[in-house]
Amino acid sequence: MSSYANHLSTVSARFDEALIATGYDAVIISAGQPRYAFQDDNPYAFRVNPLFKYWLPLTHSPQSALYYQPGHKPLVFLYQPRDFWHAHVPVAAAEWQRHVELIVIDDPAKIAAHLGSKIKHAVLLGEDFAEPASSWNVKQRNPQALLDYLHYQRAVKTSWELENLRVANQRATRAHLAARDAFFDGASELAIQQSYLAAIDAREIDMPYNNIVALNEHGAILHYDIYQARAPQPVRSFLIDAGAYYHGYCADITRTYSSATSGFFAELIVAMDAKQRALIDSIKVGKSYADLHVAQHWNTAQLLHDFGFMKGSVESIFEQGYTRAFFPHGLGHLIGLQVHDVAGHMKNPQGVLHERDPNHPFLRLTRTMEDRQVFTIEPGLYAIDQLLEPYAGHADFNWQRIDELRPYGGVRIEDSVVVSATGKHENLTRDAFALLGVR
Ligand SMILES: [Mn+2]
Repeated sequence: MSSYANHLSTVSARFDEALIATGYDAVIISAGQPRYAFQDDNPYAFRVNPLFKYWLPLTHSPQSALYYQPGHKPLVFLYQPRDFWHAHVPVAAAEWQRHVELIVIDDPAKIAAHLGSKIKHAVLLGEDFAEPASSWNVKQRNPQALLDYLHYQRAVKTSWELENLRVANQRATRAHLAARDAFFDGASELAIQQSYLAAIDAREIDMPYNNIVALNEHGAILHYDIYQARAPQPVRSFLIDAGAYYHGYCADITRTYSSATSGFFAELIVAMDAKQRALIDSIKVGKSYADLHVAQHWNTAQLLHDFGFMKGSVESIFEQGYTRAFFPHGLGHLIGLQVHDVAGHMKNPQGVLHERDPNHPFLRLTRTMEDRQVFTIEPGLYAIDQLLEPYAGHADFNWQRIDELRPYGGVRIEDSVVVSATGKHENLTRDAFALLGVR
């Protein structure tokens, strides 16, 4: 059996289990509809329903739908309108078409017409703000219990999903190297972003999230995506957090570079890189991801101590909670069909959540690590004015050293990792960089 066929049988089995557990008979999953700007006839970039692309590598077919009833082949209604205004993203002959019953429609109303009385027994999964989904007379719309069940299962990836994530990382790393080269050539943020996209023949709507392309102090703005058209003088540092899609699966990669090959900032990048790799080595099935996040706060305390940003012992830096001013975000998140994949706090498919530590409000992942989970590991350390202000003048802080860090923004290093029960975890990102000759 091909890996896609295997994937489809896993997805079907997961839906079978989830439907039985929640007491539903069948699902109709709408691909989604274009959304329009207020008082305007121009649509925003289309984003397909993740539960639709879970079944099919089909990301540009709005108003299509999939109907699934356990024990039957999925029915796929592929919307291909006759329309002299727009071109349609062609749907190439592909393996998925052999595993489903494919019905090409030129009018979305044909979905309900074809399903007839079946639609009354189906649950809708998807948006329904517009026709045809808004008038479907379904049993229920997006019931939380079913969504919880399906979302929980998605954390563990099939082999086909891992293949797609590998390719997504290979695409993104290729673009990352082009961006890195543009940085060392002195390009502006905007020019770096353009070289990133050009390297993989992409445009911005093809990105899973807004790339963060940050020179100098912009690196301290966690979701910086302004892209200045002129390069600052001098250029000291470059933080890039940028991804790519493949078959609807996401890459999410961060690298930080220093203009100078020596000096404390170059050393900080090397030190963070070592901590990040050590964290990945400490991943273990059965352990909580939240513990890894706390381990990175110890690492942060160590780095703050070693680089002289803070006074006092590593223990006291950690115990006082100072690390949260320098590393305010979570260590990482699940990744797959969505960059921040769903169900990061779920304890079980019934929707029970892990208890959250109020000290770490932005941590997106608190699950117990399992074989074939895929998540990011993205420690960072920044000089963020807003978070340091409450400590202004405090004697435990070495303000002179912190002021030296500010013009560099900060450092973050992010890889995606596949957990393995054997303990040999696959680093999707480093493996992809290695294929390009980068260690
Ligand atoms: Mn990330």
